[in-house]
Amino acid sequence: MNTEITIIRPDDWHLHLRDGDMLAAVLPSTAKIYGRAIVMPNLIPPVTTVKLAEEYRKRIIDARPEGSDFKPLMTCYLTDTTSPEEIKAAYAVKAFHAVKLFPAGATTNSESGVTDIANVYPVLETMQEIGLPLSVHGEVVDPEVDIFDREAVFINRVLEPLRKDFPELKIVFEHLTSKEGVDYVFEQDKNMVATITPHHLYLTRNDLFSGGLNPYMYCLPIAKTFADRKAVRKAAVSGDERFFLGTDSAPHPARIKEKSKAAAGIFNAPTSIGYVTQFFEEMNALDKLEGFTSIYGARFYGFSPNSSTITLAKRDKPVEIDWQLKSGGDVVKIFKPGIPLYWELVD
Ligand code: OTD
Ligand code: ZN
Ligand code: ZN
Repeated sequence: MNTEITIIRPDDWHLHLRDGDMLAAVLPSTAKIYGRAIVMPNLIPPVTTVKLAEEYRKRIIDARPEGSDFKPLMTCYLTDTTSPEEIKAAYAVKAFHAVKLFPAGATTNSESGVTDIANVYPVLETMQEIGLPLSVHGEVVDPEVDIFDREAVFINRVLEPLRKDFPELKIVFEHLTSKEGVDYVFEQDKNMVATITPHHLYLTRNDLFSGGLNPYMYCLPIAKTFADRKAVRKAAVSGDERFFLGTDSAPHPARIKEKSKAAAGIFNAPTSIGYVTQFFEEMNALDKLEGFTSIYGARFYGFSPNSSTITLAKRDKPVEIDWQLKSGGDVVKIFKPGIPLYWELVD
């Protein structure tokens, strides 16, 4: 028997859409499911100004499939030299919905990121004043820190001081992966929220090595232990408004994934809502799905939930799709954890 569920159309509060051929290839998958998305600014060159964000927004709008009214919500790539005046002016015209902090070197295309948080204190002061959220890649880049501890160490070294100095600053702790991260957010107030990705609901670090080294399970922050995954899973189904969906869908061509020094990033957009729904069902928490995917994030960013709905169906047999897309001359593989997918979008 097929089971169906209808929910308010979700939003994706953390997404990498890229540009050019890749944008054209991946955008339809997102636009089919999500009403809006917070679009990450880590292009080359990064989206650091209102002008660049507006141009990028137009390219996304132009790449939408016919009839789609998907809305990209632009973000600003924070650098050591971002000016508070630009941020203020941008906010006035709603050019940016968040400012993104990439510690320099922390993840893909983060080379222009912030080298010392002290450098951006004037900008943070302004953001606190106007209520513009800071979206954070929460990992230290210190090569002396074990890669599995980088999120936990970031809390002590960067987030705690930041929270003390800017208690009213709205912060999104992006793509939570650790028990320490989850515990920390639970201890904070409404100004501190977190996104959770579909892949971090499914993966542990074992998946990186299962059956041989697998670059398609490699993203940053890296998947962690069973205990960490358990904490992230609990947060997702908790019904606590501070935790909501951000897919962190981050496509790379297969030739960039299947090589030494493989790029970090998991492209999950096409199967994202199916796997998230399947996970909530497994946790007996389907009643909490809509809050996580379609309500809490909107509320935090100051929007009403979408006015349309989507319907998902659970199939008797695993969903069969072509687990890859074509982008220009490239192939982009879709996230496929070791578990068959039973849920798919039907309307
Ligand atoms: N993580 N890859 C990318 C971004 C994310 O940290 C992230 O938000 C990417 O390719 O842009 C990744 O592993
Ligand atoms: Zn990140
Ligand atoms: Zn990301």
